[in-house]
Amino acid sequence: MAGKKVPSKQVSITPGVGKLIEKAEEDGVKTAWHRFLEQQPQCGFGLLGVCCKNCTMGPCRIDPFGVGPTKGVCGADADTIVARNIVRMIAAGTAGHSDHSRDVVHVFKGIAEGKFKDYKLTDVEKLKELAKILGVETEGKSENEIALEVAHILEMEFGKQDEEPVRLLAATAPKKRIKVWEKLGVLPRAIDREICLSMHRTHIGCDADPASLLLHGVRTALADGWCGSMMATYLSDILFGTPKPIKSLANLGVLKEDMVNIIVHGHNPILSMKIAEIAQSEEMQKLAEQYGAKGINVAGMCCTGNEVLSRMGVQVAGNFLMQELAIITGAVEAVIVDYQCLMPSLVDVASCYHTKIITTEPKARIPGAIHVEFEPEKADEIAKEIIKIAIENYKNRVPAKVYIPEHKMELVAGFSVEAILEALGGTLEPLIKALQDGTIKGIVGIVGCNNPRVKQNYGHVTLAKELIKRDILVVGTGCWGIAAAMHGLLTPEAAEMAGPGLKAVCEALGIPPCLHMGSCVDCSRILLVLSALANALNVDISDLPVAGSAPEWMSEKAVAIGTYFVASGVFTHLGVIPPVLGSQKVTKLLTDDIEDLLGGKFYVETDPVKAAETIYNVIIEKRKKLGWPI
Ligand code: XCC
Ligand code: SF4
Repeated sequence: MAGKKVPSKQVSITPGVGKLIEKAEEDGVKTAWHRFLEQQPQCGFGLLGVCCKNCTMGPCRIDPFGVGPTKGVCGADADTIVARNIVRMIAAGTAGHSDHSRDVVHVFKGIAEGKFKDYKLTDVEKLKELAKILGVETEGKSENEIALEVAHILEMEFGKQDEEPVRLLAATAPKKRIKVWEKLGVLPRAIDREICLSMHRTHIGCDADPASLLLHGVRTALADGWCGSMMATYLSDILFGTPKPIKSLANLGVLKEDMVNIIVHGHNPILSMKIAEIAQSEEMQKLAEQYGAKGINVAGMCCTGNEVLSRMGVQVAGNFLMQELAIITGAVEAVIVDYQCLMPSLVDVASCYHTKIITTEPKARIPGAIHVEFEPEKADEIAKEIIKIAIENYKNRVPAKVYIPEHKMELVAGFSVEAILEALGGTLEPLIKALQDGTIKGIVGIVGCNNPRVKQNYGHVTLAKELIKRDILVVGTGCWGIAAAMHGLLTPEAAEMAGPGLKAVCEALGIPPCLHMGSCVDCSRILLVLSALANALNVDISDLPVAGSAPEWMSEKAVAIGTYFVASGVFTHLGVIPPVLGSQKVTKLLTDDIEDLLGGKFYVETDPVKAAETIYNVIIEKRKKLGWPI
């Protein structure tokens, strides 16, 4: 193969990954790691955040050393440019989560109207709970009537024009926190409005004040976490069931040599749940047998993988950087995608094997893929059509090209807030007691992606191990959840790696020391836990011995998540340096000054061992302030 070789043993800690990178090179295929090498050296202006192309007088670049230009053509300086770029990242991330949410609202409403017969409202209790939160009267109303009223309110969360805060946030965030946001003028009014305003403010000739820009970034991110993402979580639970602890397996070894392997990849459960469900049907299994396979094996990738894992126990093939590797096994008949975190390269990689890439969403098409548009009114029919493409493709598999690493790891996922409460015996009391007496020192939420800048999953796994060792309970979502799974941290036995306090709690409850709470939108579950803890203790979230971390983040969605964590009062670690260093002012605002305003701040450290130590110390400080033993 032309091009550089990847040091396969050094770029990941996950078993099987190195072997498949080597196979890729033998097969003449490039992966993200190869393209990352080809991109070196990457643009220094971009890395520092001082490149602006918001108008065609530019692109303008600020010289970070102060020798060259200090202002763009319009006069914008590094502070303005860096702040504007970050706000645009937050807006894009919020748009991603919240537009996913809009799609779920659409299906939810369609079910209530009787239009989408292939779906149903599974968790009616949760529907009633949501109705109550939103102030919808449920007495004497049918499920569908309640759902319809709820849907109307949720639709308005995107586009209402009044100045009132979004209702989900107002109903679920701690009162003390809401006061903080009110004082700062950052209570989000409507999701689409704050995203729109982010774009407007960052247009040439608008907001040039970095502090004012970043505060609007905060407002936008809050609309994501406490509203857009939270809506996706609530409604997905109502549609498909609230996750309960469930056993499964993770890593590429879940692919089966003698079965039709289908990967579901992306984020929205509306499609992936259908694929997983219909693939189990007798009709589809029989058809697979007719084509010489022992059956159909659906495996998940990234967050839609987390959605089907949490609710059906569907096995997970890997996290973000493993999407190409799954195809390189030569054993995947189809990768079915919805949106977000899909590498366009999937099509290039697939062209070297027999794998079909099937896109399903008008908003995420990939040239060279087969496009089968998904429509909720014909969900079952379309799911069948897609699965058939995979089955018929089984005969094209080339046995000589197949290599499935044997590695797979047991896991327990499905720790929704409800499931955590149930494990605790119905109330938060035992957890609060354990925190107060110091059996558990604190809680850290770890989230986010993979990034070839970081040895794959090293950041995720090392940080989690270092924290549980210090009696800190780890919860998390997204690609972290899959990393933790593949490295055995989601088993009750992993309690062995925890400090004595956390270990005893895990053993008493039969839970892992790291709790998988779902997909990236399910970071809203973490917010709800924080809110419940703050309310129970009559403190603000910023007083709690908790922290957040995104050790290997890469996406704009992760910037939105990090920002709403900070805005919610959480000390938030980033393991990948964000593009802000070109402005000392913005860097200081985000990693220092913002704490006085919001009680949380960003902390950047690329070494997860050092990060764990700092996070631990922050938690100890919070405990001291609460007067809790350390
Ligand atoms: Fe994507 Fe959600 Fe990141 Fe994974 S963790 S790479 S955003 S799939 Ni959210
Ligand atoms: Fe240059 Fe200003 Fe235009 Fe940005 S907005 S490209 S800094 S002129």
